[in-house]
Amino acid sequence: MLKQIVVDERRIRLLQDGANKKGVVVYWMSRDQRAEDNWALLYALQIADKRQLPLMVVFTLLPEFMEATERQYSFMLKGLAETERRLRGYHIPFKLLSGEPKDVLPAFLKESGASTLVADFDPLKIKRIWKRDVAKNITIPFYEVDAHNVVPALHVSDKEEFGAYTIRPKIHRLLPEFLTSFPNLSEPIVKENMREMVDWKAVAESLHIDTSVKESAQFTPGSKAAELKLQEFLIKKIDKYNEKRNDPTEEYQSDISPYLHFGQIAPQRAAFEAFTRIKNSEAKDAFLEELIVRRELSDNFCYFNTKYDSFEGLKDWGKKTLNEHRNDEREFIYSLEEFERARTHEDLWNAAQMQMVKSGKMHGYMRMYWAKKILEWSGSPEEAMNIAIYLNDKYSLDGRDPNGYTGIAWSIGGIHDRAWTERPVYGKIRYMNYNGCKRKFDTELYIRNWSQG
Ligand code: FAD
Ligand code: FO1
Repeated sequence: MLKQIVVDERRIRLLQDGANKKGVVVYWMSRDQRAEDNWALLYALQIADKRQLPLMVVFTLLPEFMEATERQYSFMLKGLAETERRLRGYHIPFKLLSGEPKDVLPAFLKESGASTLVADFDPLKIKRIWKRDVAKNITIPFYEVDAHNVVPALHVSDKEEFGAYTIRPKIHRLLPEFLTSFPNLSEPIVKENMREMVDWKAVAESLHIDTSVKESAQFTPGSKAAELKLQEFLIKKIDKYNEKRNDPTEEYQSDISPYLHFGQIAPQRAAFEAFTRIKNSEAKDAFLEELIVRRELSDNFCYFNTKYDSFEGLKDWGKKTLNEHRNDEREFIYSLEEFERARTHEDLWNAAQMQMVKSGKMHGYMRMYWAKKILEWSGSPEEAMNIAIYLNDKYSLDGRDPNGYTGIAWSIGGIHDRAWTERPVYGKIRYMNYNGCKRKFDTELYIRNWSQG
């Protein structure tokens, strides 16, 4: 008898109930674009096997999504093609639907006689609107499964947390129950007819996207590449992670964020491997603090604060202090164009911008400095947030992510941070500058690595 899969109930939310009938169980894959280690897929399989029904996976592809460019789409589509192949190995069909979910998914569910819809959790507004609009046009049970967080976001807290210090104990208390390995994916008991493979070349041609931002040479897409990146980090880098992760001239970050963003590897897989394999507890704890506490704090922020991408979403103290300094003299003011082309007076900032433009991923330490300088050199905090979000989403492989909106709100508006010594323009928002970077790492080397040319 197959090992009975039981996905923890605390990951599952019934978004809308519906009539119980026979028919294929559909997993609507979106955030977690992988076959293995995927709690949403495992739950859909659990239902299918329990009710002796077939199973299939559907992905709704938008021809344009939040200004994503060729860089992000090619990374995503190549990853999806690999996922399709992996699913085929388990006799699980993969169906790609092009268009807005509300336009294409209810009709597809109807024509395929689906009995159940399972989606993965995503705190972003656009995803919540998708689910709301789809729910209005279906009558079958509709579940949502948190396949992205180690501790399910809606179980760990029911409100917007103040900061890492408030969510950390809530997460740590639950880790023993949730930081586990995964059941293996298996073939559904009832087999659905396999479909012809997706014509990915035709799909790529159907997109209406900005092709001026080319795919990154630094990052090979897909779950296989993600697993290799994780192994490389755990074997060669994690021991120096705590000591060197803030040095952008060194390569001691894991570089897994593009893969986590597209769900090509499970955050829980990375956390479980680190937790069980790494002896150096200082390095392990530092990595898990970022991978679990910081990342899951971002999901909490974006879910419970729907203004996560605007000045309005900041805390009162942040808005107050930035308002009090709104009319301070700005020694330098740059346009979006000048920022985008890395044409500021600071070669260090320009190098950080060029690293993001060229490689698709700016070093984590530089992201803080990069965003804070946009606050300092923009006409207003609102403009600064818009510019930071626009550039980060346009050029970063891991953009359009809860971590990004939260990282920008932290840098520019002090979200999850405390008040610091008051100064012009920043008010009490934490300040960072060139000299601070000079004290931390070899800025000349970083500039040589990434400046123009
Ligand atoms: P590692 O240091 O190896 O960390 C491993 C994982 O832990 C990351 O992939 C990420 O999931 C998580 N993590 C690490 N640091 C943070 C953090 N500060 N907040 C939340 N999670 C974290 N991250 C994105 O995924 N997408 C973004 O668009 C993004 N934009 C940012 C913008 C600004 C202004 C700032 C300050 C931070 C931003 N971050 C973003 C958070 C962080 O910088 C990146 O997650 C990290 O640098 C990704 O590289 P890595 O996977 O090599 O990181
Ligand atoms: N998710 C989808 O379900 N369909 C898409 O067509 C799609 C395109 C896309 C392009 C760039 C990008 O960065 C993300 C994209 N996503 C898409 C969302 C992705 O699945 C992630 O879930 C969220 O962006 C992160 O929460």
